[in-house]
Amino acid sequence: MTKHTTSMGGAMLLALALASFPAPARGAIPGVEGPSFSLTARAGFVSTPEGGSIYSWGYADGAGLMQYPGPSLLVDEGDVVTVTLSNELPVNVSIVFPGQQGVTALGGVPGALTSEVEPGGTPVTYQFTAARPGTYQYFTGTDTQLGVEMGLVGALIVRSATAGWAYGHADGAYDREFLVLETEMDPIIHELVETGRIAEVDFTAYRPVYWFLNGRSAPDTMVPAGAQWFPHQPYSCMPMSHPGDRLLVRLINAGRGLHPFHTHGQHMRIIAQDGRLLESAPGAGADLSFLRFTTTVAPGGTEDAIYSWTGDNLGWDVYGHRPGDPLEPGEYALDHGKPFPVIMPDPKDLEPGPYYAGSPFLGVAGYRPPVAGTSPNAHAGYVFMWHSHKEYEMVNNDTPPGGMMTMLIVEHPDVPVMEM
Ligand SMILES: [Cu+2]
Repeated sequence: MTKHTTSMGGAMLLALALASFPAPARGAIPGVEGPSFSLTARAGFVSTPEGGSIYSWGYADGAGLMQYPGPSLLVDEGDVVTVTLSNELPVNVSIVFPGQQGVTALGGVPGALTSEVEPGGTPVTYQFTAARPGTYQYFTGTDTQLGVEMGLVGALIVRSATAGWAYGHADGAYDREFLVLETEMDPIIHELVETGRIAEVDFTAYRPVYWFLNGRSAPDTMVPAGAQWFPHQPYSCMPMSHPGDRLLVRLINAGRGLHPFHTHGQHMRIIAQDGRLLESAPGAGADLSFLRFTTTVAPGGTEDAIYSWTGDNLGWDVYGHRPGDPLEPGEYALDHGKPFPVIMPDPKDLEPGPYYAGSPFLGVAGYRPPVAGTSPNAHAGYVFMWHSHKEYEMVNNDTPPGGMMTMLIVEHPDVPVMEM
């Protein structure tokens, strides 16, 4: 454990970070554009919010740094995808692509599941046709138990031929998309591997204490993508929305445990599993979709969910409108003009947190006393926690809060949504 980082409150540093990093296209998931990829398996260090640093393995984009998770591979439906893998690790590695058919492998040495690259050995080139749109993952097919724990995992996203649809049907239409890739780590295993004691690794004693969304633990999940102080963890996990937006949440369980993932504010509608639309017949749409308070993705699997927050059925107007005021875009019309049903306490009796704007209404910044060490909610957006409902996974090395947790921010329709 040679490298240490200082972690700071995410929200405090947003403005600083946003000033200096390129943002992906509007509402898109950051990653590497295909259809040809060159990946290298190499080692690096994963930073944890309490200041820790964990020796890990991962896939790098060509000559780039090892990434946790590996680069999100972005391809289009029908692409002939080519992935060439090189290996700088001390063990054989490979890649398997669950959900893809007809994968060929050229070069390397034969392995149990696919061709492998020996340490410093000749690369393997994998090829397949991305025949069906959807959310997939990729990971090492060589000693997968250890390799996945060490970080050899990533997302593969096959975009539909119809822009703005996740699948070939309007039921998968979305305005913005987000990746939520779940993993966990037991640092004892990583230390054994770092010090050349792989033979001592004992998975019967497996006890993860770090829990990640897109390779980061809270509150680092809320620091923008590409932040320089996370050289090996370039992806954030912070969904942003306007009222009424349809968010496509691409959920991947790239670890070995079960994580009941809960989105506050609104249930998710699960429209696809393992890259297949939940349809009763081809062309039927997502007629087998279902609503979930929490959703638990099987290890190795994926789910696609549509999440759309309007504040429906709250019974009061989230904007604080009077009955004659015009509707906002995406407003839940049945509650228009209905009064806020709570008598607000005296501000002197409140201890507002950093996300409270001083008012219960969307886009209205009310009174809040100055509080040292917190950041005001400048846009008066609504903030909803998304997290694993296993509370012991909302920790960083057993210290809460942290781990598998982030926040969704709903901004007023007049406020541009940040790209995170
Ligand atoms: Cu919850």
